Amino acid sequence: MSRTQRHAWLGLGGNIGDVQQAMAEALRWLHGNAEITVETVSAIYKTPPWGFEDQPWFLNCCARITTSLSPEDLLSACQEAERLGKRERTVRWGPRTIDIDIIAYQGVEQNEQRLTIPHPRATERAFVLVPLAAIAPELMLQGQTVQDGLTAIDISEIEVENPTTDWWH
Ligand code: A4P
Ligand code: MG
Repeated sequence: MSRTQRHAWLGLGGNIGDVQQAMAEALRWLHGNAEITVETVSAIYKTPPWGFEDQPWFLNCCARITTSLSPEDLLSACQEAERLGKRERTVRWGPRTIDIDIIAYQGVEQNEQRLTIPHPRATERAFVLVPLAAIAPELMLQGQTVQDGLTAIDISEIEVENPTTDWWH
C-alpha cells in the first residue's frame, strides 16, 4: 500500500567535473522513480568551500520533491543517485562529484546517525540556505524561516552560476 505523499527538500552540490550535468542526471534519475516527483529546482549557485577550505568552489542547488518514500528509503535513493554520479568519498567535507543531502522532510524530525532531519548543519550553511530561500523562503528550520536564517550568515561571496530553473531537464 502506498504511503501518503510528502514534500521533501534536497540539497545538491559538487566541485569536481561537470557538476551541473551530474546534478541534472541525479535529479532526472530521482524524478524517474515512480515514488518521487521533482517539483521545483532552484538556480545553480557558485559557493566557496565550507568546512575543508583547500578545494575548488562548489556548485549548489536545492530541489523540492514530493515522495511516498519513507525518509530512509529516500536517503537510499539519493545515495544511489550519488553513486550514479560516481562520487568518490575520500576526505570528509572534501571534493566530490555530487553530494545529495536531505535538508527537510515534511512532518519529520529525527536524530539518528544514518539520517538526521532536518539536516543539522543546514542553517549554518550559506550554500544550502541561499538556494533553499529561492524555492522555500517560508520553510521552518530550527525554529526560524529559511528567509530569516539568511540574515544570520555570510552570503556575500555566493554568485549565481545559472539563473534558469529548468536546467536539469
Ligand atoms: N546523514 C545523516 N543525516 C543526513 C541527511 N539529512 N541527509 C548521513 C543526507 N545524509 C545524512 O554523509 C555521511 C552520512 O550522513 C551518510 O551516509 C548519511 O547516512 P556522506 O555524504 O557520506 O559524507 P559527507 O557528505 O562527506 O559528510 P557530510 O557531513 O554529510 O558532509 P556534508 O554535510 O554533505 O558537506 N561547501 C560548499 N560550498 N558546498 C557544498 O555542497 N558540501 C560539503 C559536504 C562540504 N562543503 C561544501 C559542500
Ligand atoms: Mg553529505
